[in-house]
Amino acid sequence: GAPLRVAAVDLGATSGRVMAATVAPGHLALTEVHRFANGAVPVRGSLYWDVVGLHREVLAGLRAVARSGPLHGIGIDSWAVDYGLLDRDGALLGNVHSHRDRRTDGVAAEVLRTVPAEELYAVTGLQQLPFNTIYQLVAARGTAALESAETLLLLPDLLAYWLTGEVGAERTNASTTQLYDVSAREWSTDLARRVGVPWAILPPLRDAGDRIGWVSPDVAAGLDLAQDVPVIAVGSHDTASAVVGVPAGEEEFGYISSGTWSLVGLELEKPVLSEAARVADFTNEGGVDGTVRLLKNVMGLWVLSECVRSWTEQGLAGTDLPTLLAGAGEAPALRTVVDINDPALLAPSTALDPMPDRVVALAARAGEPVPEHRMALVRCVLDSLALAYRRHLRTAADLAGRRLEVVHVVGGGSQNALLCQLTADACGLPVLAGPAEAAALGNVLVQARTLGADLPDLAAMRTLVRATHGLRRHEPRGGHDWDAAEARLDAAR
Ligand code: LFR
Repeated sequence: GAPLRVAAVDLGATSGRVMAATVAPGHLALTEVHRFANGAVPVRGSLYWDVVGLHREVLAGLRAVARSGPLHGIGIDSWAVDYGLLDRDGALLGNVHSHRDRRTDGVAAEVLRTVPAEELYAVTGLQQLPFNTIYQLVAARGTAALESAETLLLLPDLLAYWLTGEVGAERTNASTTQLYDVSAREWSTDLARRVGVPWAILPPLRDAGDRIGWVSPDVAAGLDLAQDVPVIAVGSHDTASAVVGVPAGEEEFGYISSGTWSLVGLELEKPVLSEAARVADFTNEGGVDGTVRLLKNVMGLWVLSECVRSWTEQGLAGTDLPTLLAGAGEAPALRTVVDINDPALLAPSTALDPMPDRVVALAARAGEPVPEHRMALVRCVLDSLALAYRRHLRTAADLAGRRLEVVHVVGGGSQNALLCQLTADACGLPVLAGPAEAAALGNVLVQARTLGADLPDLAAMRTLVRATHGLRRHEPRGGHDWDAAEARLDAAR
């Protein structure tokens, strides 16, 4: 048939993009038509997303896609967990909080006194991140906004609502709220009730691949759309779409979706809700086509990008990423390692509490040699990330009873050759790096299937990605003692 042409909106915490994609048998091509910076905005002690600004950028991107050719569908994915509230008129109530806002400090501990951790895990299968939606909502109890809320919409669903007027919650993202029953695949209204969250605001669930609705006439007019265009639910959690875009073949694979966060884990058919999985604090997020993403959040390139931002704001020279990475590549290996998932690294860098100082403080506290210059600090961050990847991939494989043969690194971080090489070295496994735009590709592929493309399952989608996108292979090198580095960190804990 004629090639399909769709728009993929993929929003990350530090940048968003709108891509135009064409899909035909044996063909999958992606063009970036619009890229824009994103970041949370501090306002009087709170941290918000500029969601109306994001909507404006989405419209600008869609207009550019529509102007350059036919448009058969639109799909939106973004980071998880964060939500907007609508009032009974369908208007947004207040600003949308970033999950890095401090309002959830101490909230999880409070909730766990009402719902024991074992019980919470048995229902939701989720790792304990302080910012899970459930904790954000508990923190918001008693606020005017929550009390007048009629509907909660996760971010991609909010943006889809602004395009179509339709409300709902796509399952892969709903699964990250910790208000979702991973076995029943429904909201856990019971959990919501017990923690005092108004369960009636949780909208009807939908699956990746469902048609959400049509671009409404006023929006279509603004976009100069010639015909009716459907908005299609994709794996609206960016990580779910990225996992669809992992170009895996026959080998048993682990993946690292490497962006602001690094999401490290496996794709499974069924959740692992064992006590061992709970204690290891692994999450069972919902994937496309009913799969499960058994994974762990690792602080990711956030730490590096916040260091770079901090150095740049101090007006230092030579703080561009290529210079820093080249220097880090020459710096001694595994000299300093830290626990890269320490909660101290979660909040944005500020002049009073800069990210580089926090990394140095962690090193000092662990009794590690303190990095003496920027290159050494960057190396410490990368070595520490690789060490975390190694630990979590091994644990995931143990929990699932698998033996990994290869690690796929996708997302923007797949372009960081040094980090990919260190990952191969640390894991003792080959790393296949790319594509950088896996999330957008996963978004496109699910839309294409709904629109009639012959992509019956994830395997077919991945075969198409592999056939159309080059990968870089990193073989593990010996010579550095990752076991000893891991033992040092464990001893410091
Ligand atoms: C990655 C991601 C992670 C999620 C975090 C917060 O972009 O979606 O999967 O844990 O952001 O939403």
